[in-house]
Amino acid sequence: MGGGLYSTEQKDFDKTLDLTRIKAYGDTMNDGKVQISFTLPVEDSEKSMVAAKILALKMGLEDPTVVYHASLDKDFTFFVVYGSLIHTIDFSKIQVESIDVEVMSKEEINEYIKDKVNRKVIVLGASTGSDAHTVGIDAIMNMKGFAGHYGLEGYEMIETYNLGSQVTNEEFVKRAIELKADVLLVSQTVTQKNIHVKNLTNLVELLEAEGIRDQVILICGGARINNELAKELGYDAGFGPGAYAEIVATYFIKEVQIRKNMNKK
Ligand code: B12
Repeated sequence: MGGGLYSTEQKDFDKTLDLTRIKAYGDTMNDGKVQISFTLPVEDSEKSMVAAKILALKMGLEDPTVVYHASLDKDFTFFVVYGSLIHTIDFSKIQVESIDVEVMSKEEINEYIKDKVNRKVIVLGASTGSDAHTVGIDAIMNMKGFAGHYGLEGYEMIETYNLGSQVTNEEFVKRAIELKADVLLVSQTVTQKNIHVKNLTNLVELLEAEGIRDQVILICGGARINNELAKELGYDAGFGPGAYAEIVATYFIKEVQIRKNMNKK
């Protein structure tokens, strides 16, 4: 991956940038300016505005200003606060397990499968457990796709089964076995009380109990999922916001091919 705006030009761009102590950027380097919003469970009043300011100070904002406040209900008030964040981050110390693939086009992906796998790749997807959010999994799988990126259903060499939402892990595993799925796509949106962690972990356990964990490429995704969390939970990969079908497919077709070759040996 390229280093972005500051990679090589950083010294010329701004001599005050220190990657070991980066701050939020508002208008000038190191000004730390941020805008935050939150709701307090109190009525909209002068007193609640002071409370919002104190809370912002405790969060590490210098000179906080309440720039917007609105009553949501009698006892709930929404606030927008500006301020300068005092905290810094050592960017040079951050290590991320990212998925590094040269993203292929839909046509290249179909050609790759024809050439290297010699059959259609079977992909099963769902939003599992109690999760009712379908937009994420549909973004990846549905024909119409997401943000101009067609979903996997539109790929001639990929056979897709999108089971929708609130699919139990038991049903999902059963269908995976019936279909002899190569790739399992699991979407999790709700993260309250770590429900996603419990549900995703349970799915891995079920797949292991059925003895098929190693036979599938197991991928999860959602607004608060990243590759690091996915790996920790026993998944092959995890995708968050900004994911679309080509990225996911480029990742899994290579894995399918690697495993196909391994099985030949
Ligand atoms: C639409 C929506 C709903 C709709 C869902 C309709 C539907 N058919 O999907 C309805 C009204 C049903 C709903 C219900 C609830 N919702 Co809701 N909902 C949303 C909302 C507004 C948008 C979510 C969305 O569609 N995003 C768009 C998609 C495209 O983004 P995405 O999911 O992140 O997907 C992308 C990536 O993450 C990734 N991806 C996603 N899945 C997968 C899977 C794989 C395999 C891969 C590779 C990639 C991938 O690719 C996608 C494209 O880039 C969000 C708030 C918000 N603005 O985000 C709240 C939100 C998600 N909902 C929330 C909540 C709390 C609920 C309820 C619990 C509310 C309640 N108390 O009843 C219920 C839950 C019901 C349940 N049992 O699940 C919270 C979740 C908080 C949390 N962290 O847990 C949110 C964040 C709202 C909030 N700010 O509080 N919701």
